[in-house]
Amino acid sequence: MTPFRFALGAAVALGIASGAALAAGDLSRQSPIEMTVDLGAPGKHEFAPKQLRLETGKLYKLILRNTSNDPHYFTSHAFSQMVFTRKVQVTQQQNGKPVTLAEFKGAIREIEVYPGQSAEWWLVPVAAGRASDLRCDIKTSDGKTHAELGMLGEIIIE
Ligand SMILES: [Cu+2]
Repeated sequence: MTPFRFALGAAVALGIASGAALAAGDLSRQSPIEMTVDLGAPGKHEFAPKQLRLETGKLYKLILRNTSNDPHYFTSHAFSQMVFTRKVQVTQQQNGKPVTLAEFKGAIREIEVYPGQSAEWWLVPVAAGRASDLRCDIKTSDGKTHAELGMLGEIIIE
């Protein structure tokens, strides 16, 4: 029985070792890839860039920056189903330095950013695909949504 037991022990040890080599660990703790999206600009209702490309398994710090005079949404239900959210941070410039005002954790579906402010969405894409439903549905005074005025976009996860 001794040789058999030895063989079994070796197989178990090998299995544990190869398992450890394959696991990538906590993907949400990588150093983030920064990506900035402008939500509108003075007199413009648009996302810039209009198309984002991300890769699964990488941590992104998606900075949603609103330099316009209107509030804007970053809404994509398809995208929200393809990512793991580590946190959303609200930051503010104080004496030329970014200061974190609040952090939110849990599943996020949409983010509204007010004029002159920004939010950081820290996320890891977990599924590949194309989210073509990025939009801002805030209405202007004449009843049209920003999406109808061209505030639409697409996120591709490869
Ligand atoms: Cu908008």
